[in-house]
Amino acid sequence: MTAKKSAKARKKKLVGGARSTPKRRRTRRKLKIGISCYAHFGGSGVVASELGLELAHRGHEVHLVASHLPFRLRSFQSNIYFHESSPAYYPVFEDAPSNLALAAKMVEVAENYSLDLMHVHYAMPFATSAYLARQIMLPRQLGVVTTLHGTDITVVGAEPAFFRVTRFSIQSSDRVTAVSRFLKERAEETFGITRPIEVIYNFVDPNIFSPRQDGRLRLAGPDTKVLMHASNFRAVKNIPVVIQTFAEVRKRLKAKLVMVGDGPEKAGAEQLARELGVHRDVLFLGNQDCMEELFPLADIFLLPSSTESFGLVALESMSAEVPVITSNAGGLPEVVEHGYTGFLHDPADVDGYVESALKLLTNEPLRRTMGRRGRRVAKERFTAEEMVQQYVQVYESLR
Ligand code: GMT
Repeated sequence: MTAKKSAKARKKKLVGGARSTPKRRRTRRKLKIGISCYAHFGGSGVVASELGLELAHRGHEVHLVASHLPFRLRSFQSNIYFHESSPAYYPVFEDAPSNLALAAKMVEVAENYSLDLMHVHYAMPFATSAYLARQIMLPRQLGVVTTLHGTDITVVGAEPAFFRVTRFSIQSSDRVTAVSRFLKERAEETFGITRPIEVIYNFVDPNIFSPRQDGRLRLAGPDTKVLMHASNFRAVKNIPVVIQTFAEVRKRLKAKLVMVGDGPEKAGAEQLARELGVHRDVLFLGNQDCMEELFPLADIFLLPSSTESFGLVALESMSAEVPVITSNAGGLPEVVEHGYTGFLHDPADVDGYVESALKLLTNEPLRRTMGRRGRRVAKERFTAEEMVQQYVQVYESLR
């Protein structure tokens, strides 16, 4: 048969097949999904909350089980339910057994609402509590999906005190996902995880994280450049490097540094800013709920982390058309492309960060071009549409 004929035959077969044996369309049952995460500030809680909202929007029933209402769940939406897990107090307890209370709450919610699965974000302790919940519920099946986010693998989970329980809980999950290729490989290397780990990147809503509008809100005068950093101020964020970079940039042009977030390194950062004589130009805003209002006020975003599995803030910044100057650590090169959407340097390379910052801050057309490319990449490669679909496929593979 010629190529032309065979193509014709294939077409006929397709059309004919559809007519002669009408296939019953498989209507997908909506899922009942439990989600557990940290409720306070942090990327894993953001991803879990945004995923919950997207799933609920698509008609799935979502039950959030957490110690508090996750902070990114700012608006009411149907199909989303919140169940607070808090341990009962008893004088004999040294510490309230919150992980057990979480497992008990997972069982209660799974039974009362006939959950199909629990999707836990961050291995410690959520995968362990979910494992316990699943065992308690046997012989009824409760699928457990664990998403690895970063420090659960690279820092805390690998601590000798937690290593074996982290490894066991990940291995015992029915499905495991990681937010970058880097994190998948790190989990396999560090913990010898043998079950498949699927990479599902984080996503951003470009309608929420959108570029600067001509509004009245400003953080500095029109002739002053704004550098921004946002994090939980942990050691891995290399906060002193942010301050040192800014101090060098400040020597060469009029600029302000906006520091968003809170954590153990904040007091040291305030001290360093004073020592370097730039404290009047550094705004420590503390934790803020509405990052989408802050990103567009920045000219560049700094994220010099020593380890970062993905860097959700980098993606949010890109979505807001703000170029990112970041480190080449972990999964960051999977998000930011050097010289195209931002610049990557070794984590402690202050000179490199300063050079890139000055390049962007003294060349507005370049800064704008890079910002626009960042938004385009965010819209094309990190969409909720694609990532939510991948998660739903993972859930459906449990059935
Ligand atoms: O330690 C943190 O930075 C917080 C942590 C979390 O679990 O909230 O963030 C991790 O998960 C985020 C969402 O997937 C990632 O974007 C961050 O890169 C990751 N942090 C690190 O790997 C340090």
